[in-house]
Amino acid sequence: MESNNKSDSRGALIVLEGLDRCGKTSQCSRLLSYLEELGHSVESWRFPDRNTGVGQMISSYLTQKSQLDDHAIHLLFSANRWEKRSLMESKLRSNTTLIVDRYSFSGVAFSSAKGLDLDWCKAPEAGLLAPDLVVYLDISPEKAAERGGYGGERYEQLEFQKKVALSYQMLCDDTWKVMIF
Ligand code: 2DT
Ligand code: MG
Repeated sequence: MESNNKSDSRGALIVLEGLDRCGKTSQCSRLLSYLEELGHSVESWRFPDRNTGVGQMISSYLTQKSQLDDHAIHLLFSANRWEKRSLMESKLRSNTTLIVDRYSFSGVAFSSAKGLDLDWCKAPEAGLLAPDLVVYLDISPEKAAERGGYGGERYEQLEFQKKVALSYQMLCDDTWKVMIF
């Protein structure tokens, strides 16, 4: 985000990333309660946001009810972030901190794990709000799979998750906070 030179009154954009079944959802809710207890105004968000029209197309793809070209679904995931951008910006400006379960990095990691070109994957993300903090929940794909609870959605397969883990490794830089599980 342009305004990373924060004024006191701006909320923080905190993104949690990781493989399926890495524990993101519970860490997001722990962080939410913690920040709420400290008196911050904070909301929990997630991508994909399956409630919009675009989100419903994504959900139908993930639940295997529809087939889409890999590039097309990649762009839908990105469009799903773009359609929330202005709301996100106004929340942050009004001093609400957003804890976001998956963001652009999921978009790039999952699509490049399918073999799509990395730079092509990154391109539609340019101009979205930049997170203030990215937390990566680092769990081995085997351990995540052993935790159980893959729900039969597309991508929830050990062999594919191994490729996603490698993509995340490529994206991870030293601004990310890595939590090892
Ligand atoms: P959840 O399991 O968190 O509902 O995600 N995904 C997600 C992508 O491929 N691209 C994206 O841009 C995003 C945000 C990760 C459903 C799956 O969607 C994948 C898992
Ligand atoms: Mg999932």
